Amino acid sequence: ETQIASLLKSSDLFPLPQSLKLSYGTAGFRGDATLLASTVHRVGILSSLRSLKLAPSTIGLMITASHNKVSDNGVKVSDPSGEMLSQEWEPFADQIANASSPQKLVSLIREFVEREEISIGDGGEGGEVWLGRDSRPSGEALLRAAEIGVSSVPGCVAVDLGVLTTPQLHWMVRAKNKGLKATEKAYFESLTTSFKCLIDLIPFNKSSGSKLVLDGANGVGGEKMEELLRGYLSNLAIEIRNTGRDGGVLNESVGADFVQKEKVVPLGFGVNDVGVRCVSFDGDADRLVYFYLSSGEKKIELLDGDKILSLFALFVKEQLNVLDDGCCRLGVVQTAYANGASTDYLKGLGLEVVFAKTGVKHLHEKAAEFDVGIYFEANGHGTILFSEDYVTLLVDKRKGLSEGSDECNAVSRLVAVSNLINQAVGDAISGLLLVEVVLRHMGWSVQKWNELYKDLPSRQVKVEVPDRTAVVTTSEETEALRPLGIQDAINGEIKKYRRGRAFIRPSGTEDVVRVYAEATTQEDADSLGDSVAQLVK
Ligand code: 16G
Ligand code: ZN
Repeated sequence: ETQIASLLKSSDLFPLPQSLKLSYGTAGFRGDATLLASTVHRVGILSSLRSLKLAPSTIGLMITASHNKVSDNGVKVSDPSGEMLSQEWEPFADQIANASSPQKLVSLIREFVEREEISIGDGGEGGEVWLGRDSRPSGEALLRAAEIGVSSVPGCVAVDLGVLTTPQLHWMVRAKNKGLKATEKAYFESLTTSFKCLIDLIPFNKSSGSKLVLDGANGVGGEKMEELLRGYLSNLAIEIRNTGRDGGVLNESVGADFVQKEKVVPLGFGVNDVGVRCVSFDGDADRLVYFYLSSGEKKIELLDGDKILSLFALFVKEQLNVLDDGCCRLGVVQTAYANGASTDYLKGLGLEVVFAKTGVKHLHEKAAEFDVGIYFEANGHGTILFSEDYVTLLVDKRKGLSEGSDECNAVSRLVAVSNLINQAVGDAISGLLLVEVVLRHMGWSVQKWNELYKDLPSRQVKVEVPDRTAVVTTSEETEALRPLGIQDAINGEIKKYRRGRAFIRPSGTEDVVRVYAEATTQEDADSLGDSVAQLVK
């Protein structure tokens, strides 16, 4: 009962604001930062319980609202492997976040603890939660709320890691639970070592030496990239803009989300950058997209998640071909939003392409079924997963190969990629480094990369509806099962266009139904999108 007392006492400090209704959704809880203290506090409690349940293991808690506006914030949990919180715990997260009083909260916790057989404060293993936050000004106070929540569970301690990118926190939690060095320095060193290894393995000195310009979204990503360049990779030519120090506002007309949605240059870029290779991170640096200006106008050529995926797939496939390794199952995972031209391209490479529901956790899960699984959302979220067995196999294989042979180099490249690219979640910093390596390896400019395939014109519309849950889709979101008959009507529209494709899905983050349409011309994509939107209204 003393346990309950400490929970009650700390919960009294963080009353639930009226009218707040939250759902853990695809990316944790998000909302206006001024309303979130109770939510973050409760997620602190949940993280402690998760740590006790999986003891001995460390759980991560990240305070961020990613690409959303600076006045918003949010919170999400990392499991010991660095993956997102297990979906089995999401209903509990929803319940406690919305519990109307401290008493109600404590009784929900008590019930849950009993059902899950979590032992609290009985002298057994303690719990540990690592906390990180992005650069939002509201982050510091929310982190304090999380700390109080964590330590109100007897036997649990909070460790404040300060300002980090989301993927850094996930990486560190994963490393910690594997018994590896889990500091930020270890993260930077790991990236640096594997990056340099890949550069050394480039067959000829095919330098793409031209500079890269990074749009840091006025967030934590630019800052961390500066640290990496300053302390570890000083001869990499990257110019960083929108660091947040020059008065720019987080995510405001900058960053990966803006660039990908609007298809125009972010603030701070213009005519002087025509032809230059550019890249944008989002607010917590778990997404990236590349772009370049082809004329003096604001409109850009976008190289989105699909194109990054294609570049990575090509490189990995090239190494596997050298190994003639038919037993490696290489697969790529996309969502229904992937441009049809990218899917055709990937299938043309002979790759197995599977589709997952929108949201990183769904893609991640499917990618993990392969020996090497590459996943990306068009919006720039993604990574490459290597199964542990496959990495072990590669390392063993290398022992029997003669140093410097093509096979040996291919194996070394694959192992280095598995160390460079974040195995926990998509990571803009490691994604950037891998793109840079592969471009140099191929001897390609950004323009040449862009020519892998040409995106089909597409159009996205959002439709406000009284109840978005009225739309129910198949698991891959490519077809609507409800409202009854709507898919037939959509198919009827699609048929009118050459290479027409369209789907609808309820948003996981907003109260809207989203429509996606593509066709061979922009006019057709627009018209298909509009007519499907009419069907939804
Ligand atoms: C979340 C997801 C993102 C997805 C987006 C879709 C994570 C970390 N983030 O931001 O991957 O693309 O939701 O939003 O999973 P929507 O459901 O509103 O279209
Ligand atoms: Zn993000």
